[in-house]
Amino acid sequence: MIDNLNEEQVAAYNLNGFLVIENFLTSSELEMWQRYTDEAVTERLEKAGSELNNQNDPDNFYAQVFIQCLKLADTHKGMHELMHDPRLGRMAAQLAGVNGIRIWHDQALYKQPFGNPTAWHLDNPYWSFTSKDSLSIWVALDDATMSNGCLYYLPGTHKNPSWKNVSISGNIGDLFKAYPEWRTIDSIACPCPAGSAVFHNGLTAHGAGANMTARPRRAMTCAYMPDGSVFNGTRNILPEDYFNSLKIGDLLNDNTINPLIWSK
Ligand SMILES: O=C(O)CCC(=O)C(=O)O
Ligand SMILES: [Fe+2]
Repeated sequence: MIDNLNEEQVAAYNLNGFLVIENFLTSSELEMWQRYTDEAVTERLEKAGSELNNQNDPDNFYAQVFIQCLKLADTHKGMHELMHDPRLGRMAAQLAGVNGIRIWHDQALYKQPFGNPTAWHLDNPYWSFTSKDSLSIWVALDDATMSNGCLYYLPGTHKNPSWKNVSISGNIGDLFKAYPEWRTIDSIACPCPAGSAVFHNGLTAHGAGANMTARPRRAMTCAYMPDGSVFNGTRNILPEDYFNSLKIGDLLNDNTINPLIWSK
């Protein structure tokens, strides 16, 4: 794993709101990520089936954007080890410029053959804390190409946060109704070989193309919360009991739900 970031990479992340690290994983690490993710997704699909968050109506547009499996580290031992790797936390902390990193949630995103595009959206407005320093890692488990749904970014959009958002399950361009000033920004496509990582700020506008191929485009991702973040009233992935126990402004520091994977 490439776990050293240089100053240019950190500067590019700060400027653009995203950073591609090609060939982040070695080939044996990639094999492990592919195997654990496939196992964890298969187990989840067997258990949850149509109960899986976005698969209750398989003909719905969003159901065909991707198969979305959240918090696989909670149900698969190997995935737990991969996601709790302190090197990931250290890199995320270095990019975000913070002293500690907690997992918000991990998430496998499998864009199936001929899957729909992922609509432009921001991530942080979905989550239960509000931070200009939240971020995610997105690891390509297959080559991500212009043909099968690689990521696209609107560079610099993380810089003027307003936390307005639209539903990710709507039209691909609905975000521009909330941010008309972004309509003229040229998007940047991020094709990358399997085993590459893409980091993005939780406020950088992003989406992905359709999968026009007969093979899946698999990705394993993890969203990160800076240590010290506080509850903003949104439920998102929080368990019901825990959610009901929180008041706005409470520290989100439960190490089972949001493990601290690295701190200075
Ligand atoms: O993989 C995709 O299609 C979208 C990924 C995404 O939105 C994310 O990782 O935040
Ligand atoms: Fe996203």
